[in-house]
Amino acid sequence: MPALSDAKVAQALETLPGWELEDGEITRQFRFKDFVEAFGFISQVATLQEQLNHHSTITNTWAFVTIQCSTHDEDGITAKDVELARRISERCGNAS
Ligand code: H2B
Repeated sequence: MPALSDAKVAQALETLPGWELEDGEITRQFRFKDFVEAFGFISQVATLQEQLNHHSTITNTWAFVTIQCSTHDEDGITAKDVELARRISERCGNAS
């Protein structure tokens, strides 16, 4: 699966509210009520990523979770990252 062009990435980001391009990755920060809710979200994302066999970089500080998606095998952003971001957004429930 080839890396997407900058134009295709920009187009995809228009369909992904809250996500932005940062350092060659599509990134979004989620804020939850507290640490427990944030970690519950992380474990859901972990299960999803295993199902898709596609793994983002997940950073957590207290109630904040930052997700960074790119495809290491292609050294860029692919449709797999867009799909993962979309599916993660579906699961973020009442995150801001
Ligand atoms: N996740 C991401 N983000 N990029 C990859 O290139 C990738 C992955 N490759 N998850 C997968 C696993 C690959 O290593 C396995 C062998 O399919």
